[in-house]
Amino acid sequence: MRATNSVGDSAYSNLASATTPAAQPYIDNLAVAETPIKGSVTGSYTATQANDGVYETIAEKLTGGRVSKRYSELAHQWTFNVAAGSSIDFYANAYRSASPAYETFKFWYSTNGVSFTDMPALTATSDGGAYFAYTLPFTTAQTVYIRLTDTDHFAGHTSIGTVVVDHLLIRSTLGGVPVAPSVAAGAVAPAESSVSVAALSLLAVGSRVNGAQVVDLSWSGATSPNVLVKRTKGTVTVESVTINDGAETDAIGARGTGTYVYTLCESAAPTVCSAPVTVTF
Ligand SMILES: [Ca+2]
Ligand SMILES: [Ca+2]
Repeated sequence: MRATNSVGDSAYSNLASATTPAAQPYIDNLAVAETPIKGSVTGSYTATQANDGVYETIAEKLTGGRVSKRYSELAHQWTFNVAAGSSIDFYANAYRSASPAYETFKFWYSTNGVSFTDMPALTATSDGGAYFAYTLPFTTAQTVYIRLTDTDHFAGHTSIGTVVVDHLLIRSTLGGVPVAPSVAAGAVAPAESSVSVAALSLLAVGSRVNGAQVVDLSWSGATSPNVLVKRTKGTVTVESVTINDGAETDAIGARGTGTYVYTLCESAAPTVCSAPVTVTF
C-alpha cells in the first residue's frame, strides 16, 4: 500500500500505515520578467528574487518640455506567474528615499496588464523593516502584474525620488493561515543590514535651467548628520558639506558641455563613500 496527498505519494509499504510527505504551507511566486516604463533602473528583476541585500533601484526621471512645467516621474512593472491558493498575498521588502517629502510611491496590481488597482503607499524609508504586505483579492492561478509608480506630477516638482527593492514575492498559501515573511527571522537579516549600512548609493541627474548646468543629487544609505559631496571635473575637485536629507541640487551654472564625476561620502567618516557617478552635459 501507499499513501497519497496533494504533494505526492509515499513509498510503497507493507506496513499497515504509511506517511505522506509534509504538505508545503505556501508557494512563493517570484518575478519572472519586468517592463521598465519610466525612470532610471539600476539592477534587474533577478535582484528582487531573494531577500539578500542585493537591490533593484528605480529612480524618477524628469519629463521633457518647458523647464517650468517639468516634474519627476517613475513607473516600473514586474510580471509574476502566480499559483492558486486559499490566500494570495503580495509582499515587498522595499523602501523609498525620504525626500522629496511631497512624493508618494505606490504599488499597483493587475491581472490583465491594462487596468491596475493601487495599494497603500510605500512608507518605509530604510531597509530592514517589515515587509510591505497586501492581500490580493483573488485565489486563482494566473499572471499578475505588479507596477510601482510615483504619484506627484506637480509642475516644478523636479526633485528625484528613488525606490530601492530588495525582495518581491506573491505568496500563494496552500491551506490554513497565511504566514508573512519576516525580515527579522533567519540568518539573512543581519547580513543584509550590514550590507545596507556599507552601501551608500548616489544618483545624479543633469538638467539645464535657462541653459545653465544643474545637477540633482539624491542618495541613500548615509548615516552621518551631514554628507560630503565631491564634484570632480578634470583634475579639479570641489567639495561641499550638506545636511544628510537625501537630496541636494548642485547649481553648477556653467553653460555648454562638461563632464562631472560625483562622489558622496559620510562627513563623519570621509572614507565611506558612494561609487562615483558621472554626469555629462
Ligand atoms: Ca514625481
Ligand atoms: Ca534582493
